Amino acid sequence: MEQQKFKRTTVTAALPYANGGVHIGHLAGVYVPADVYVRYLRLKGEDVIFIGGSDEHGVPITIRAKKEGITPQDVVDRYHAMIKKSFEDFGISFDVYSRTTSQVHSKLASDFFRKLYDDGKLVERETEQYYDEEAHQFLADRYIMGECPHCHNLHAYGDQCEQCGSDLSPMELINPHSTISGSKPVLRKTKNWYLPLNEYQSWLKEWILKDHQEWRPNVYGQCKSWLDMDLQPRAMTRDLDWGIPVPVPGAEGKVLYVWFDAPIGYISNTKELCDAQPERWGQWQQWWQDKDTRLIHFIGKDNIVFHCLIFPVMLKAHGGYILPDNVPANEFLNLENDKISTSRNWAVWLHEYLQDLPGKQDVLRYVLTANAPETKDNNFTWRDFQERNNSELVAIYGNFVNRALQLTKKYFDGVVPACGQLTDTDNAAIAEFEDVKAQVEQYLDGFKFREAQKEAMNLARIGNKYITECEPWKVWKTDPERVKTILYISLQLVANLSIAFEPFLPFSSKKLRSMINMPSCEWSQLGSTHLLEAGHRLAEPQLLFEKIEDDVIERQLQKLEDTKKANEAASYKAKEVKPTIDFADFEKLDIRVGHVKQCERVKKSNKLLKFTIDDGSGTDRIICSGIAKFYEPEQLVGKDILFIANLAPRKLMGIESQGMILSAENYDGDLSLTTITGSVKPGSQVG
Ligand code: B3M
Ligand code: ZN
Repeated sequence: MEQQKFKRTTVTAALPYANGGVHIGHLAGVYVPADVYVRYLRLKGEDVIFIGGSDEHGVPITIRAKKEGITPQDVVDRYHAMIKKSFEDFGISFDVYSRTTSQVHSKLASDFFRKLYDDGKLVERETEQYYDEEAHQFLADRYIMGECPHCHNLHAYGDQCEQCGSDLSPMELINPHSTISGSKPVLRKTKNWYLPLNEYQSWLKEWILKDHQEWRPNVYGQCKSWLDMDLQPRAMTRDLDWGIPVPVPGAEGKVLYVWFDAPIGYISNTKELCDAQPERWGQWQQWWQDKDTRLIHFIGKDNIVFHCLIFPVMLKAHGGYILPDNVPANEFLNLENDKISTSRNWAVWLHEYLQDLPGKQDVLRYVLTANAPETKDNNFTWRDFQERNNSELVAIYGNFVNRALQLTKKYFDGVVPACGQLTDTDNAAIAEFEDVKAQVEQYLDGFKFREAQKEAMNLARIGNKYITECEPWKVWKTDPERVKTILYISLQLVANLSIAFEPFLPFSSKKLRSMINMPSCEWSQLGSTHLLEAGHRLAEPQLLFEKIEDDVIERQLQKLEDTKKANEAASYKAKEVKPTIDFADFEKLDIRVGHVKQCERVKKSNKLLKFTIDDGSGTDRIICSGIAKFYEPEQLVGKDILFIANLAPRKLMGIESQGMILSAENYDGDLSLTTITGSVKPGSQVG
């Protein structure tokens, strides 16, 4: 194993924006891997601190507040509480979960900026920005809308066109307008302070491209592609009224850029934690400034540039801080083959998951790690979720534990039996599971969580295979002494499982340990064959996992289906109106009321219905209409409908159709027959 070169580890997990809930994409990308890693280090007895918190500044929060007619503080109060609870519910074991609107943070971020400013590390620049003269404020990119220069969508934002996906700058918009007042913005000069990333480019190249080749290929690759281009100075202040005031003269009405203050939040939250716990008093600096501390950032791939380039440059420019040792960023998780999206509500929200599947935190943790998007985007499907629960957690892990505990209860009244002479089968099983510790460790140390969890599951496979091979239920009749050894070994394996899975499935491990009366455990015990001594009494066995039935999964799929429908409905735009016609043109159409006497399916056609209509003339009229997918013919008999009486007859599937029945086409293509509300005689004209 690698020589331990550090004394302690600071682990951070990206600070989620407090303007929405947490979904499975967040959990899979950042919080589960971070939590697994921290639990592993704690179990090894290492000195580790796990820092989280909400990111409460930035423009999207102000937009949300405006939309709802509340203050930005109201928005972040609501979501901070909700996010914090979700993390607690899923066992994300932060040592501190604070927020960037805290006093401690405001001061620390402000001081940080002030030091860079005083040391001449920032560049002051005057630029022209759009200003809303009615609202008396500069406009963030998101507050400006106009026509996209590429696809001519009239509703493009100042930073992006959602129709064609182009990144934009507000200056590119055609006919820009302010979304606050609707007025046309004017250009005004404004001063901001920039971090000259260009001055650090060669240092970054050396530090990342040369010294951190061990970083994940996706992280390293993204850094490299940035560093292959010329880095530009980046503004660290904004003309905005929500955020931390810029603490220098001449900066009234300006706040720190959210990506300047947010990563400093990791430091502030550490300070807040240390200030609050007497045993940690005066220690916050050691987690951020001591060379013997290792810093690890868990993030999603969209945050790589901020954590690998910008924040390190800030830390370097400041001078007093350590730099990240690794940034194990994940790719994205899709949901049922579609990109997770908050605005389209295409997500599994954690609070809803727990309402629908109470107590099943570990199942989600397990599935998200098994499908972790570590090297490429990955997909979550409810069928796979069910499959992994039923055929892995239940059928392998739960089944093995249950067999071992039930047999011990049956034959030895729940007391661990003494181990006798070992056979070759016993030795082979023991040798196999003694290896697991090194394997899991190697993967966890390399941030390969999927593989690590697979190895833990392998331990349960070994157990199942062992018990199946040994057949204690048969041996009992002829050789009860032998059964003692088999169950002794099986129970050691069970105890090992509770340790191996502790970082991944903390709720189940706890439950399992209560079943085997093993109050605590340490990582170093993994692989031991003497965890539960002969004579040790077990508690009553319970099922560790439960099968998930089809109806549960179908409900979740239905929920997503409903979301899709709602999105389609919301995205509906009426078709453009056809070119104008004269009244004379309109008068040419003879629209009439008809009474449906008969209606039947047209043979060999799944589209057509054949109507026999009373059109008032005394002779039945036959009309075919392509609405067979939407109605049962019997439903329509007796209805008064509208039809065009003077349309030239046409042959459809060999039937002469004398006119056209009017129906409305919904945006999704569904057809709906037009009918008459009052009582009108057949043949009456419509117009
Ligand atoms: N709030 C972006 C995000 O949630 C941002 C992360 C900040 S980490 C310092 O993806
Ligand atoms: Zn566009």
